[in-house]
Amino acid sequence: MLTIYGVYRSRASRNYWMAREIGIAFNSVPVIQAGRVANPLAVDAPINTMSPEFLAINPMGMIPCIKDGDLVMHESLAINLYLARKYGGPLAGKTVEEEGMMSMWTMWAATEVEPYSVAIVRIYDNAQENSEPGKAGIAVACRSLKKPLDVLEKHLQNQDYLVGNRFTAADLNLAEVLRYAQTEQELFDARPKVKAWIERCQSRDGYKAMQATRGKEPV
Ligand SMILES: N[C@@H](CCC(=O)N[C@@H](CS)C(=O)NCC(=O)O)C(=O)O
Repeated sequence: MLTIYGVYRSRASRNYWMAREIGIAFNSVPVIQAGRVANPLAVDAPINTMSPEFLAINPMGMIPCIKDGDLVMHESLAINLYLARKYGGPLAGKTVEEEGMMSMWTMWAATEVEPYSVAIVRIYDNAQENSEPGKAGIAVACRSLKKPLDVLEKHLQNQDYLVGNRFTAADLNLAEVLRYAQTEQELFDARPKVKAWIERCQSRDGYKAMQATRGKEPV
């Protein structure tokens, strides 16, 4: 059975959402970020990203990580491409060309969008959004997101999804990366196609199920 190591309040949310989309049974092993534990190496500390037993599974010391049979994998977005290909039917590419485009949008999400969306969410996580440095950091990140979001807006002019005119792992991956920037509503209000697309992705039962569990986790 598929095992997901992580917590819902982390990038593991991407894989929990994917598992719900696919509808497969999975084990969830709660591994929390070390930075959220007072003394991560204490004997009574909850299993966390610095715990030796977790480092034996992912030496990068990061969540998420999965185990599926003998396969152990880290990197949330790559995990989703794998899960889609193995179990996801139409969530994966139907042709080599579609797979290529799904990889393209996923790599694009990781390299051209995530650095800036994560910069925004970190400012909020540290309750700095109203401080001058926080506001400046958000402004810089929003400026950096302008070009990628304009490209996405154009791509979505005549289609509802990124690839193959259906919801795929590429949409899920990008929607989760962009979620971190959703506090900045003006980015979306200025781009109606992007706004409608992310709302479409987040109206799915799999997303709602993931968020319902995430909402019950301690902040
Ligand atoms: N590129 C990795 C990044 C994983 C990552 O940064 N995970 C964070 C949580 S969202 C983490 O485990 N941080 C380690 C820590 O805080 O101790 C992925 O997408 O899976």
